[in-house]
Amino acid sequence: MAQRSDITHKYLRAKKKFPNVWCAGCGIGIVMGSLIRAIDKLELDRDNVTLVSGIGCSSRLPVYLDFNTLHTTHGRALAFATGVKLANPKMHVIVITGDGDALAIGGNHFIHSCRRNMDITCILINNQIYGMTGGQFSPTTPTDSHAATAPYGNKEYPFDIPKLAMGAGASYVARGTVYHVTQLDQLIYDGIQKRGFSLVEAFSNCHTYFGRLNRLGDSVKMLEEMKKNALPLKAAAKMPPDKVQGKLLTGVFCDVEREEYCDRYDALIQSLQGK
Ligand SMILES: Cc1ncc(C[n+]2csc(CCOP(=O)(O)OP(=O)(O)O)c2C)c(N)n1
Ligand code: SF4
Repeated sequence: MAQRSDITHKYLRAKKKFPNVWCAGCGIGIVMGSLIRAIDKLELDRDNVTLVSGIGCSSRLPVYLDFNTLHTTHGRALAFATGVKLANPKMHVIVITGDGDALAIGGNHFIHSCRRNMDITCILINNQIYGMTGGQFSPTTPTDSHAATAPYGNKEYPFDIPKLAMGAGASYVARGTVYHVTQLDQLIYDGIQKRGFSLVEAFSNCHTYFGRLNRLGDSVKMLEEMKKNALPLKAAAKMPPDKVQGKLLTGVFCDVEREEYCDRYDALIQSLQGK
């Protein structure tokens, strides 16, 4: 059986696109490893996989992988992905996006993609800040945390990504972290298999900006904090609310059956053609 690193190298555009742009210790590379292992385990033909991203450190991820890849404009990955899926419903369409890309400039595409329930997997890498552009606060920056644009602390409330996705109608919603890699592999694997819109939040570290501006230490320290603060949903269900408060809940938040958009669209065409 192939070793984990062999699997990873099988899919990298190693000669064309490396070295990568990420800071040493950034969690985005860990998400990339999880995605590769999930696709490899599913034995998907790489020509039948399209990775779509917007702009940001997170959105650089598809550049390094040897699939069909679309590196699009800021916030618009889900709109491009919708077009790819409609044109070729057999394609496995996977969106890689960041908290700024998906929830600020791309917030409308995000909620409407959840609502529409097209068979797209969205991996949202949440590092709680705009990394690529120098540490501005994003829709997931915690209240009172510091950012380049919030030197006295952020006065906004953050989105809870799973709640937002569930409220908007996604079929599968999960959250993992870059510390809990085996779980993240599984959540992405399940998300890709799900027929309908699936959202996997991958909680990650931007030690360069979020960590530095909030004195959270280096990437190792931030991963240790993730380890301490994460709480599986199943364990949380048995605990008193005051012990759950402030924890990062992980696991599968929802997994429901709803008819998928392309199937409904196809059925409409068939009926209009009298078939
Ligand atoms: C239309 C437009 N507005 C703004 C930008 C600048 N910009 C590039 S990436 C980015 C934020 C990315 O943040 P996030 O999605 O959280 O990704 P990260 O870099 O943290 O992974 C911004 C504002 C842009 N490229 N295009
Ligand atoms: S700036 Fe932050 S998100 Fe971007 S590569 Fe560096 S650590 Fe990662």
